[in-house]
Amino acid sequence: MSTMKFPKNLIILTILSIIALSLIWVSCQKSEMKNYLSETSAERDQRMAWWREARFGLFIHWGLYAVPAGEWKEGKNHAEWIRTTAQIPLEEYDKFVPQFNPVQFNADEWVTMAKAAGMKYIVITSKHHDGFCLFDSKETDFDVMSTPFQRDIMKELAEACRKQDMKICWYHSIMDWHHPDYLPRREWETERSADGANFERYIQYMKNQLRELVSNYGEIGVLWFDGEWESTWNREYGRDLYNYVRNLQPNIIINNRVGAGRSGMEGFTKGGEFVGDFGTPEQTIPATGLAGVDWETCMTMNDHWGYNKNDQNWKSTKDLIQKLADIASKGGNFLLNIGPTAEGLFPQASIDRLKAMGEWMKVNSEAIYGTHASPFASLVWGRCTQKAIENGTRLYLHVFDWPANKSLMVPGIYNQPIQAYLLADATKSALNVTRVEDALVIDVPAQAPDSINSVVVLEIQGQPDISDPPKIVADQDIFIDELSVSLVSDRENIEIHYTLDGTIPELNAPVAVAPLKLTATTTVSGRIFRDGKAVSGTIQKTFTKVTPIPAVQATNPQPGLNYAYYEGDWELLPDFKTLTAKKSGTIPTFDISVRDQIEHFGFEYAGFIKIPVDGIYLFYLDSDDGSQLFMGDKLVIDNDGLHGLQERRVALPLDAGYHPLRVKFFDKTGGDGLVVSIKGPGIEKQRIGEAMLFH
Ligand code: H79
Repeated sequence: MSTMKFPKNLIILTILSIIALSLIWVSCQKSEMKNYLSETSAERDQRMAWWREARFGLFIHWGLYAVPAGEWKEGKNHAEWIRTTAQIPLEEYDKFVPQFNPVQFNADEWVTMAKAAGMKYIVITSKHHDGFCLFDSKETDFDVMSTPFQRDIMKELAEACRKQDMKICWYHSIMDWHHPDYLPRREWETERSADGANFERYIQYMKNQLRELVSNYGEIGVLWFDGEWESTWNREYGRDLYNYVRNLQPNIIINNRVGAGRSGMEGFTKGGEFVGDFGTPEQTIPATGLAGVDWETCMTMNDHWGYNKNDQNWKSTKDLIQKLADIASKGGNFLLNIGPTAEGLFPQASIDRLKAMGEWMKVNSEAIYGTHASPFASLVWGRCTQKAIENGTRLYLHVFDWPANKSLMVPGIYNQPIQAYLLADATKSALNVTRVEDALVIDVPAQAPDSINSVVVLEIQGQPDISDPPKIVADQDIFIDELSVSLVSDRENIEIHYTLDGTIPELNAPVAVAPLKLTATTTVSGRIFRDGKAVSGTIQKTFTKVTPIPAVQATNPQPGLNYAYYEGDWELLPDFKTLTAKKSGTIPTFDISVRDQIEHFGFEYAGFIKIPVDGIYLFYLDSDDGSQLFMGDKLVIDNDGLHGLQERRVALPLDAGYHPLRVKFFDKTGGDGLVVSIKGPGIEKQRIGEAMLFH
């Protein structure tokens, strides 16, 4: 036996080496595709730096739809959606191809105009929903090379941008109304069969085109996806596509529409499953900035993205300049759109607006580029942006309403002023600044330097110390036995005094150091003091002690929910009681995949939820389109109506045991989805799973 030992070990060693080598080989193969979904915040900051500095970009919607210029038969209100809004058959739409000949197109001129407006990047439609490609694609003949023009428009623009230090970026639609493998078909497109269509093959087509777009045109700033909301697209595809594009160009920036789960036109992705680098509010400016979230408002100058010759509803220059300041004051970027004509020209009204914005930017761009969101919640006369300077902060006060009394009041600011001057004043002659209680008052000339937005610079020592009250932080507003409540502020050298009887905290009130423990309904009031003086207003919040909802006796509960499935065309939840279900049965959990069609359907689920321990539970209802959640007979979450995925929630005090629960849901068209989640004592937010559901 002992003579066998040596060779046996050798064999084992050889086998182990082979295994090790093949493992190394496999991991090398894998490492070809790097995972960019988990980069560090430092890596991310570095990649996002130019985009955050830029603040202002040009969107261009251009394609075959410029030929009909918004008109089809009697309709005059179409644009880039014309193939769908006018229900134009594919063969009919293809007839625009031989008509597309924008001989007046001049890439250098376009880039020069954007540059003169103060824009730092251009996002142009490499492909819109109609599927037509403005670039020379080996993957399709439905591109610019099939038109009489036969010039790769993307190439000319990319080169012109490179010459003028402008970032070139692509808008690329996931939805494609032309490719045979894209699904679903339009509802009205009954003539166009979907037989043999293969969505996975479409994804490969799209990836091949994206490889062309990020490989053949030099460095691309942003990939701006859109048309992601249809039922065929999902977050998994989104993560894969994000990684695919980043692997081709690691520093590229990708918008959140690469994924799924955008909440309507507000444009932000909800939940922890954010894919993409920035949120995309469309035609709207968020009410406030969002800490730690990059975003960009895209907006038209009139009412259409693509060229519409009848649309003269232009936003005023004043409106556009003030919108730019408003967006910057909330920490966002402004992507302003132009729809060029079929001849290859910007409409004159758009040119005029670019020029006027450029004139304002020539004087004031410092108050836009690389700035951060305002430290003030609101200012009656305008907006504020800011930048860090050595030992302090430079505040850019964007004054829309110039003070008639020649004194500009900056309320609720405790910093020492360093200096103030007009940004339009090249000599920076000092403006007088005086303190009046918690305000700084700046003496300004009678005449506003700019009739739309005059920028007053105010430099202060340190970081902005604004009279914001503390924040009152607790898990919920209601509780059963005891609740922990904290008073916090990130302001420096302060003490937070509080009361629990609804009175305004004075210096003699106790100081909040540890979290407060509430055992009865209480109004907590907090206020910030420094050096024995109040330096904020008072904030108040009431926390209510509640009696939990008792559990019910469930006789012989079985796993799963009862469901009834309906079909119909609704804008709001119908009264299912008056309708006949197409089918019904039991189902492990809230699941809409048992639907028989992907549009125009509804569900009602009924059963019990088994609550593990007494406590406050949060329920979340996220749906596209409408939904409602009932506990017993009581409507507790109303998320009804037509919308993209949208989440609503409620906090309920519940005893351990069974509670009767019902969910109603409907989908009209477009994407769909229903997610019912719970969070409670010892339960992280999660979908309500089979283990908790009975009937
Ligand atoms: O390219 C421009 C438009 O053609 C395109 N986006 C801009 C940048 C656009 N496509 N559709 N719309 C704008 C409006 C569509 C809105 C809806 Fe939805 C789609 C409503 C329901 C599905 C997206 C997902 C908004 C809410 C849920």
